[in-house]
Amino acid sequence: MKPTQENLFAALRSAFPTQLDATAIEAADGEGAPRYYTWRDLDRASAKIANLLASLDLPQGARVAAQTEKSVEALMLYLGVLRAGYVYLPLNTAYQSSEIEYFIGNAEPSVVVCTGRNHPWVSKIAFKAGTQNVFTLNEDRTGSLLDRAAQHSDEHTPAVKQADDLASIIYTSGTTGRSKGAMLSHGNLLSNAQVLKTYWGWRKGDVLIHALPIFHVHGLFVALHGALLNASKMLWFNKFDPKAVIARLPEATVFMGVPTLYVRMLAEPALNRDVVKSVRLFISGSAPLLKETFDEWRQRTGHTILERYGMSETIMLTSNPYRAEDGPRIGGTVGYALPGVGVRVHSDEGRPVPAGEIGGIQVRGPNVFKGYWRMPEKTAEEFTADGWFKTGDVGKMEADGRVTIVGRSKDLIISGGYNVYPAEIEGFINEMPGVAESAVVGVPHPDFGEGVIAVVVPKPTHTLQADAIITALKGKIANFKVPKKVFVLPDLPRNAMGKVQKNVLREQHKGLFQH
Ligand code: MLC
Ligand code: AMP
Repeated sequence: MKPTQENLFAALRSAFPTQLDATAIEAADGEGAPRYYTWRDLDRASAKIANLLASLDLPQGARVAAQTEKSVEALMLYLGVLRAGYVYLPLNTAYQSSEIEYFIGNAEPSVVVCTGRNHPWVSKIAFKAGTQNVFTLNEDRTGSLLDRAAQHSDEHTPAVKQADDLASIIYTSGTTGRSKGAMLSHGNLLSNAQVLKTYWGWRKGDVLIHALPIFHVHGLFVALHGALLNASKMLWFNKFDPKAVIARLPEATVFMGVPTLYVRMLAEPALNRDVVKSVRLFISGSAPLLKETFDEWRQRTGHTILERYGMSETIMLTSNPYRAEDGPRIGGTVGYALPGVGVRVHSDEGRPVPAGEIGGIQVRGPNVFKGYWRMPEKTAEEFTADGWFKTGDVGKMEADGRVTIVGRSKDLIISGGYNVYPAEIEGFINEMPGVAESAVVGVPHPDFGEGVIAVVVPKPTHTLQADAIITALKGKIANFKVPKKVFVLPDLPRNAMGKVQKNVLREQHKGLFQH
């Protein structure tokens, strides 16, 4: 029997409009006149990249890692990888060499695509790890990837993939140790995109403002797949600039952002009811949306933000209702389990907690990932005996199924929608000369939601400079992980068992960034 075609690209491609010459994407930021990409451009460019990859004779399941600045061409690379049937591994552009060395060493990609600027050090890491092919892709559409792809045909039949075949690996940090690669299949991604298409009422004529990075679930899957599966035009911003985005809101119908994007737009006097007249849906997620932001947005624009909840391992799992008849959108809650997704709240002992009481949020469904890349023990630890994935988020579910997240059992800080794992930062600080120990916590931050801070204890007879610690970290790890403030103190607060009391530190410093 001929295998069925369940390649995500094939599904996205079949949703393209019949008018392939219509504009699919308008690249709206940057210098000079806007650039327009038609659906045919997306089709042809992704075919060329898929043909280039196919010509490299890569093994089945080969990983293609990309650390490139956001651009429409980087999106074409993603589509080309799916189309060719390989596994896409996006990497945050802020990552520095020690971080990239880990990801490439762990994922062993056959192809790495990086910027020309980073090529000297990224290629060294990649070749050392056994990668055979390193291409460059720059923001200005130059680089060896497109040069090489240009030599290939612009026609390509998508590789046949089954629902369980891997489509992407998204690295998400572990609470202890290093990052884990969440393996997402074609079926995970497509089923979630289809559910969201219906649930959020995607319709003909929708225009999405795409202003999020494309190396995480929110910008890469939720926003992109939503627009592509609905044949919707995108107004594309490589970088988020609140003024520029507000200027284009009158042409948009859907906007997706992390809470920081809403906070920054609210700071702009140009945001008013007039500019949002054509928008039908503002969506927020990836981090808690403060009730003040939710209320202020409603007051300034007349729109009620729809907050949803997701994670790399599960893509989207709950959402506030889109349609009024399904209930109100309530600020501070993340709504209901999406159709086909199971969500439950259990105690640490593994028992269901009564409605309205707090416990660990667990999930199962076609959206739940296939496990952590080459980490079967870690994968097993994160699932219950009856097959539910433990999110590490703490929350409650009302009798009608509405979910509220109240905290996290995982030691994780979410800053401006990026995850920061204290253990990783503490590890880097503790290696510095003269440091006895350290504790990293997140405290309320008006722009980023949570701001990373560190308390560092010097070894006896050593003196440490807070600024020097920040400078040293900036040379080693992604900037967003670097503490915004470091305190050098003689000791850390501990409980009777000797455990560091991070809650005490959070309480002591909770006003640090507040005006
Ligand atoms: C930048 N900086 C940050 C930061 N972003 N610091 C902490 N947290 C962040 N998120 C640093 C910069 O390096 C700089 O450091 C300083 O802060 C000021 O930078 P900026 O110019 O203000 O930052 P900007 O480039 O404008 O970026 C801010 C941002 C960006 C909010 C636009 O962080 C962003 O795009 N966030 C979205 C992340 C996202 O897409 N998450 C989805 C995850 S998916 P210095 O030292 O140079 O001054 C997921 C699942 C789900 O979670 O449910 O969706
Ligand atoms: P990531 O590992 O980057 O995919 O981050 C996923 C985590 O982001 C989740 O486990 C939650 O802790 C958090 N998150 C996502 N959406 C929301 C939301 N709407 N409210 C609160 N936390 C959220």
